Amino acid sequence: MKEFFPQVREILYEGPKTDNPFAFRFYNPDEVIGGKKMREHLRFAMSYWHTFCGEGVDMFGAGTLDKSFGGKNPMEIARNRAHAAFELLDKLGLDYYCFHDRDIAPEAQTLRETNARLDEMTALLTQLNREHGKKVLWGTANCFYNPRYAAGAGTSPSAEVFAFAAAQIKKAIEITTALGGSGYVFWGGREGYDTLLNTDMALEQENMARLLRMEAEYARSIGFKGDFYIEPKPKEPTKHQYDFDAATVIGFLKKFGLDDIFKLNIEANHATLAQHTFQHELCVARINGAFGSIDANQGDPLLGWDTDQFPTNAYDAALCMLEVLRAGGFVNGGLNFDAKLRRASCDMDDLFHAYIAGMDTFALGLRIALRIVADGRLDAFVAQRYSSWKTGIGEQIISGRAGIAELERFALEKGDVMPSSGRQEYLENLINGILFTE
Ligand code: XLS
Ligand code: NI
Ligand code: NI
Repeated sequence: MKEFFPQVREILYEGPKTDNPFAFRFYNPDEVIGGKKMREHLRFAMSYWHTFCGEGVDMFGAGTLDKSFGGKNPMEIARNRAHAAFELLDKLGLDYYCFHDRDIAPEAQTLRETNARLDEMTALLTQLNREHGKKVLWGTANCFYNPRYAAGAGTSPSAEVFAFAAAQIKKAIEITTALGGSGYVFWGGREGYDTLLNTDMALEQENMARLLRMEAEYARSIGFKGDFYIEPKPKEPTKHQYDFDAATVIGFLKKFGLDDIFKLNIEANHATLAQHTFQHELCVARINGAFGSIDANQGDPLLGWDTDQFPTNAYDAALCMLEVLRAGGFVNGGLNFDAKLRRASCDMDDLFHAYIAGMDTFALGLRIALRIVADGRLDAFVAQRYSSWKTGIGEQIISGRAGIAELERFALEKGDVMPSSGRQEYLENLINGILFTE
C-alpha cells in the first residue's frame, strides 16, 4: 500500500525534555497512572471529517490542503482517504476514530446508491479495523449538509424530509453496528430555528423525540450495544438549537422519557458558545448521570463561533480530566478530537503537529488532574465548605427532621449568619502550585 505521509515516522514518547517535534512529551500510552494505562484513561479518537475531508475552506476562500490523496473520482478519493486515515492512526498510536456517514462515502444521486457506497466502504473499514487493530468510538449521520435539511432533519417542517432523515440515520446505525462502534452520536446541526415567525416549536421538539426513540429502539433491535449520545450546541448553523446545552438536553430527555436511553457527548467549544465553561458542562452531565463522551477541542475567546481548534490549553484540559475522574472515567466514550487545522496551517505535517499537541495537552491534563486528587487539598476544602450539612441543623434538613417551623425557630434564635470564605484566590493559586511543580 502506498504511504501517504512518508515524511512522518511513528510518534513515540520521548519525555518532556525532548526537542523532537514529532514525539510525545506527556503522552506515554502504556504508562500506568491512577491505576490504568494512559491510553485507557484517555481513549483518544480521530475525527474523520476534519482530518480527512476538511480542506481548509472558509467563507472567503478555497481550500489550502488537498485531501483527495491522489484519488480521481469520489469513490477512489474515499478509498484513498480510508487508507491514509489508518496510516495516520497507526503513526499517532490512536486507537479509535469517529465518522459521519458522508465522511466515509460521498452521497450519490439516490439514497439506494448512497447506501451501496456506504456498504462498500464499511467492508473496507471492517478489513482495515481488523488489520490495524483500530476501533470506532462512535458513528453519526450528517443530517445538515445537504440542502434538503436546510430547515432541519428530525425537526423539519416537512414530514417527507423527516422520513428521509429517519432512513439515513437507520443506515448510519447499521454501519456503526457493523463496524463494532461503541457509541452513536446525534448532533442536531439544524435541529433548531432561525425565526419563530415560521416555526412550530412544540411540534418540532415532539418530532425530534419521536425520531430519537425510533432510532434507539431500532439500534437495539439489530444488536447495537453501545451508548447513544446527544451532543449539545447552542447555535450555529441555526440561530437557536434545541440541544442548547447539557441542562437543556437533560430537561428535554426527561420530558420525553428518554433519559435512560441517552447520554451526552460534551464538546468544549460548544460549552463556550453557550457561555459556559467546559468544566461546567461536564459537571452538569456527571451529576445527572449523563456523562458519556467528549469532543476535545477549544474555541477562541475573541471569536463567537465554533472554531474547532486543537486543544492546547492545559489548564482547561486538567479541569476537564478532573471531571472525567470524578465521573469514574470513560466507559464507552472517549476523547474525540473534533478539531481542525487553522486555514494557514497548510502542510500535512501540521496534522501531526496538531494531534501531538492535542494528545499531549490531555495527557498533561490527566497527569495534573491525578495530582490534584492526590494532593487532596481541593477536595478537603470543598468538604469543609459544606460541612454544616453533616451535623446540627444541616443534618436535620437533609434527614427531613427539620421542617419550615424548625428552621424559623433556628433562625430566630441564632441571629445573623454568614457563610465561611469561598477562598477563590487561594484555590486558584493552589491549582497553579500543583500545575507548575515537577
Ligand atoms: C459540530 C459538531 C459535529 C458533531 C458531529 O459543531 O461538533 O462535528 O460532533 O456531527
Ligand atoms: Ni462535535
Ligand atoms: Ni462542534
